Amino acid sequence: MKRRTLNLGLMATAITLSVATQAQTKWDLPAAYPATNFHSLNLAQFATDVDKASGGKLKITVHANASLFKAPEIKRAVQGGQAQAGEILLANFSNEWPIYAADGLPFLADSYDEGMKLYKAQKPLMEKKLAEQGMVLLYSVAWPPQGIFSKKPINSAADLKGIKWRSYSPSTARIAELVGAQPVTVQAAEFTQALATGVVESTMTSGATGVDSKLYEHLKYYYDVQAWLPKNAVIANKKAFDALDKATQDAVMKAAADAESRGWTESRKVNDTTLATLKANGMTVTAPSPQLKADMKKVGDTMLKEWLEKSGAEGKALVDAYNHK
Ligand code: PCA
Repeated sequence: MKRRTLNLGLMATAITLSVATQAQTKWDLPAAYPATNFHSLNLAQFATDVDKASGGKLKITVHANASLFKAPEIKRAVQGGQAQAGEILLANFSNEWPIYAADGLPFLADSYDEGMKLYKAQKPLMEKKLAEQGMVLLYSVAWPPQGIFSKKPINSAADLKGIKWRSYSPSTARIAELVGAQPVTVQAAEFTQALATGVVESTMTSGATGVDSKLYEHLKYYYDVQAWLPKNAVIANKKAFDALDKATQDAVMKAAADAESRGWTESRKVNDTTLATLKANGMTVTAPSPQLKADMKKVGDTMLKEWLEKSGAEGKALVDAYNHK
């Protein structure tokens, strides 16, 4: 009798286990920034929220700091199903489709409010494009505004001539060309090393990446140009998403909406705290001189013109929609 009870107990456990394994889905989510970066922390929270809201049915593992795929490879990995989801920097994909990189244009949208307006205009176009490419947009969050980091003081664009300039996207490389600097593309995960070995001596990025990569150990000046707010986007493979049951899909989309609003709020805070950290570590953090700002605006005008030529009617429609939001 005792033995029989025990067997039944074991059987029940086995059944529960097999149901649980059958019903549990695992997703890998490659990301390109350090685990302590605010985007990565937000992703970790997103994964926890999805786990809870789906009753443990969907487990998402976030692979931060380009540990699974390098930044420019993440989109293709999600598209091809090597990863079920991923976080990408939209501005990295301007050659594929200019609309992705509209947020990388200097001074088109240069504050959080304008950045959100631009996102709202971009979103339906991006959702359509991603669907055509077999993907789903989960959420998107802006980086803090971009400024210039440099070893030497910069009073005008002329001071950037010949300087070794770290770029992270086609548009940041184009800026370098337009001011006569030497662009070297280095993704965030390799930035500290590139600085230490003297491969680069300046860049345009946020205070957030400045702190992540400890730029204050090598660079002295930060000019808070507030030129644009590039966005990260979290995307999923459409087949992987469609394979989830409806309740789990809803849990993902709800957690994504929460992550999006949390991320934008956090980005503003991180902008303030990281600029303070740069100062505390001995950097001179100032507004750009009127000349430098005017020079960078000119660069922005040229780039907008080039972008409008490249993006055609779609680009014009986006800018019009943005101006009317
Ligand atoms: N940090 C990322 C992209 C934009 C930003 O603020 C980087 O520098 O690679």
